[in-house]
Amino acid sequence: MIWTVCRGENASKCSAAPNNRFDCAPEKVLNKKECEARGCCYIPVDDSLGSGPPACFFPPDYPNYKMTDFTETKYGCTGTLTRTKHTFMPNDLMKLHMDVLFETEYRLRIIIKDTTEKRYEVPIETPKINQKADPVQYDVQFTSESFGFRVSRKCNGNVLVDTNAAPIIFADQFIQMSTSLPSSYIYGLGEHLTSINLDLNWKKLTFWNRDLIPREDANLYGSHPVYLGFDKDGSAYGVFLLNSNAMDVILQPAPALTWRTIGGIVDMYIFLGPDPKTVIKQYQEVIGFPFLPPYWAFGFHLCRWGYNSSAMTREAVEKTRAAGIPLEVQWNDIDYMDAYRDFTYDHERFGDFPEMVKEFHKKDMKYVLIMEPAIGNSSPPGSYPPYEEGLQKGIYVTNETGQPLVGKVWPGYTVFVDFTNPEAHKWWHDMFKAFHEKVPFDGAWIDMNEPANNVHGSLDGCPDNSLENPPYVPDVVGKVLRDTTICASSFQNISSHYNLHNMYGLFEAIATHNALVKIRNKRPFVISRSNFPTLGRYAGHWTGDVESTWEQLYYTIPAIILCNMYGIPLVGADLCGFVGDASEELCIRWSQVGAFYPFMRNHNTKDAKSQEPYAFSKHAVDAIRKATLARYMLLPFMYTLFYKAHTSGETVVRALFMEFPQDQNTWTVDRQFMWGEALLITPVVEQGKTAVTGYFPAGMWYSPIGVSYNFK
Ligand code: MIG
Repeated sequence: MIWTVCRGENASKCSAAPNNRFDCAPEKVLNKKECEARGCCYIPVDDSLGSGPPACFFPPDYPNYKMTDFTETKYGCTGTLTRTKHTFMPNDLMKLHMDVLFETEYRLRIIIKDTTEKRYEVPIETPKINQKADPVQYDVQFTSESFGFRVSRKCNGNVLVDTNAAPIIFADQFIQMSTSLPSSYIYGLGEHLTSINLDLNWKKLTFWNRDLIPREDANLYGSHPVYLGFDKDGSAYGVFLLNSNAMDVILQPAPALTWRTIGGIVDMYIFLGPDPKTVIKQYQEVIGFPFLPPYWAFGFHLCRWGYNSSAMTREAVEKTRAAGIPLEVQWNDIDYMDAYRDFTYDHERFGDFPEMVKEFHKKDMKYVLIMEPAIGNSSPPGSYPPYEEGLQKGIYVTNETGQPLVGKVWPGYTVFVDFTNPEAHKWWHDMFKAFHEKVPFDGAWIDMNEPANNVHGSLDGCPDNSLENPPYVPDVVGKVLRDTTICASSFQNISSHYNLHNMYGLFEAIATHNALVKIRNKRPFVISRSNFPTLGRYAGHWTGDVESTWEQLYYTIPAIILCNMYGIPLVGADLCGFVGDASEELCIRWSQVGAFYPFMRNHNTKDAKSQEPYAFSKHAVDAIRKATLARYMLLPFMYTLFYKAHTSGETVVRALFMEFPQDQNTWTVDRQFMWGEALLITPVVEQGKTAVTGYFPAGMWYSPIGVSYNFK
């Protein structure tokens, strides 16, 4: 008899439909016995792809936190969360403090953290409130026996976030929280190579900034733990988890989402919208509105890796001008440097470097050059003051022995600037200033700032400790945190690199932005590869080493739209692609799409065939000129959009769904995009096509007068 009852209980306890299962063995594969030993359900699913529903999953009665001491406060409410049974993750926090802040009518913030020892919190400034907003558009309900919270719209009860989907785990190096989603339409969680709306079919999105040729299912250069979604009535909402640790976000068809981060605290913002543009603005009110670039930033930029001398650089400028392409900004890659060291230039190949830049200025052009965060440390004593001054000031990332961590990048052996140290900002400024006095460049391109490293961790590897080998490693490319970067356990001024890694480029961008403002006393121009929330206040972004393929051309559209959503409107992909040779047809099409990127730069890798406009036939040059001039004609409009982005958190490039959210056909459109609310761009992104099919939401659409829009 008892036997029958037990079976009955087990069956219902483990009855979750496969799509509603939440993984109870995230850190390793368990067999039935091991899984059940941790109190979880085990039912394998026939899964040929190996990435579907988990076999080992949480039962509804898995021990969870219990909420007590629920109190209303001046800001909202607080509660204490306690658990009596440990989870399978080491160093569970048995007691937590929850703070619920009614920050504005449409913005709710929920913080869950330690009660005794202070844990790492993301060092960016967010708005502070002095009392709770009243009235508010949200309701928050808590379940206290098995803790969870549910956020819904006050007006219609629509649920936006509901963490009762699975138990909350909060261990020292593993925090997990799941929520059911009100619909399958969510957008964001970059930087990844995805379509505009995310695929919920058991996809894992990993955040750990990384130097990688963009490909699907891989962590890339930036981390934005934020998404926008539609609720069941088609109103928009947003969720931002302010956490900079390595993280996985798991999407499943339930539909549901699981946050899984390996450090920090839970600091979650929920935005009520109710339309997409308002959600984006509400998000940007937290992270800050984007900086306003100088007008020249919107012109056509030309670059390549391999302009190996000032003569070659000049030649590119002359040929571009002769082809009738309006060239606003010429760039140089690492080729200009002497032995690839920052703040130097090669006195043979670039002997007349200062004169070259001044010449460009006389032609009413601007000039941008690349800078690296890795500083060569092996020059003969006395020959490379930047390294020595930095060493003296103690501004490098250090290893367990307290010495600067040494890796290998372009200059050979290098140390890495710790931009979380205020002294590093002063030094960076001083170096920029001294170099700028010689070479009057107008903007900076900051590359390799994930940071990238050609050896894993350091020349000596990394120590064996809990930061290097956490109990759970997110699904990073290379499987270990140190892969092509510096040791997670290395030391920065304000915390471990483990905590700060995803913000490395952000801190460099802040230092660079401020240095340029001080030196030039004008609006700065900075483009950064690594990115994290708030980057847009200081810099723009380019989408890195994309391949010269049609598929990649398409992917740039969702990438650029999403970056605008992240508050980084100054964004573009390398026109004609970076890796590999671009065919003439691809380069024409890419230039036509690129004419509508907020940041328009043709850039190429070292060994690829030339792809400047002039490298192709007259037909190609004519087409590229036409597209570029169309852009120039529209620049006042774009400038206005940037002004609005800067002053009120709007986007410059946006998805159709942001303007027409009531038209569900727009929710997945990502081969077209808009400038502001009025200009719809429907480009060719496929080979061999001379016509396009596009979606035109209801309304009156005009062909732009005076713009050559029919690019054949
Ligand atoms: O290891 O500076 O993404 O735009 O041309 C490659 C050389 C380093 C990567 C950048 C790319 C740049 C290249 N850099």
